[in-house]
Amino acid sequence: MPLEALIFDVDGTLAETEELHRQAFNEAFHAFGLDWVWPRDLYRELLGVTGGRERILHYIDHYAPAGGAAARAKVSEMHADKTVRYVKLIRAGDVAPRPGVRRLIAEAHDAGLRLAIATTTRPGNVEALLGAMIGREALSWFSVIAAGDIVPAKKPARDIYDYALRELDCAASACVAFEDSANGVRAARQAGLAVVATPSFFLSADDVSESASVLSDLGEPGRPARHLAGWRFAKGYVDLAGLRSMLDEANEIKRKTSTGGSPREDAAAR
Ligand code: XBP
Ligand code: MG
Repeated sequence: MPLEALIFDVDGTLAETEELHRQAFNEAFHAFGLDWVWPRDLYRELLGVTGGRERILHYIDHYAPAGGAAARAKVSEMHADKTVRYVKLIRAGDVAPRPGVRRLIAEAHDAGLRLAIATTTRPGNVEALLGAMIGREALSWFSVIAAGDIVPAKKPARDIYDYALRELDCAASACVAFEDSANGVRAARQAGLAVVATPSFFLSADDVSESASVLSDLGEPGRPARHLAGWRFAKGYVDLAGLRSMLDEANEIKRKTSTGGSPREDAAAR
């Protein structure tokens, strides 16, 4: 099945944004009169819970911080405040895309492939990041932005990928997903997608072994990515030719083993 679309996770995959999320959470806690601080080590642990609102609730439930009971009632307000702060940090800061991201997105757009986003973060955060990172026009390159509460269950549930595939009207076997975390890879794999994983700073120890290829980043001509597991890209960086070959192999393995595909995808692959 020919490659039709690329589906990108956002945080950690397009850019190393989690440090700015962490900063925004801490600023919001302070603004709400709480003495909570999420240091990096704790934040790494908390990232196991996807979704900022869910992460705060998990923190209240499992770490019983002072003021937790009262804060629970204000969690939506506090998370909205965190979102405003995060967008400000993104717009003010110098957030750079991870190596190869801008190049691959441009190559896919120029080749007429469809582009989609599948993320747990808020839609406004995605728009701010794409705008700051690639430019406002890049937003129109994405035909589907699947984000936040648009589905009831966040990653590692497959829902956000199922939603993106439905909106794209694509079979999973015609798409490749890009992820940085175990939760993200699990979600994409459950939806039947082949995945390229580029583990991010906070999640470098995550198990992403279900991915078709694991790399340090997407690489650039003259600045090859470090190969960590699975499919090797001949040029040392991820490009459409390499992705097509990787997808062919992933679909062939799936056909032989007949596992891992959704009924819709299996039907489309026949
Ligand atoms: C990463 C996340 C997000 C952000 C916070 O999402 O887990 O929850 O840390 O974002 P992904 P919000 O890698 O799927 O993009 O506070 O907006 O939920
Ligand atoms: Mg991510």
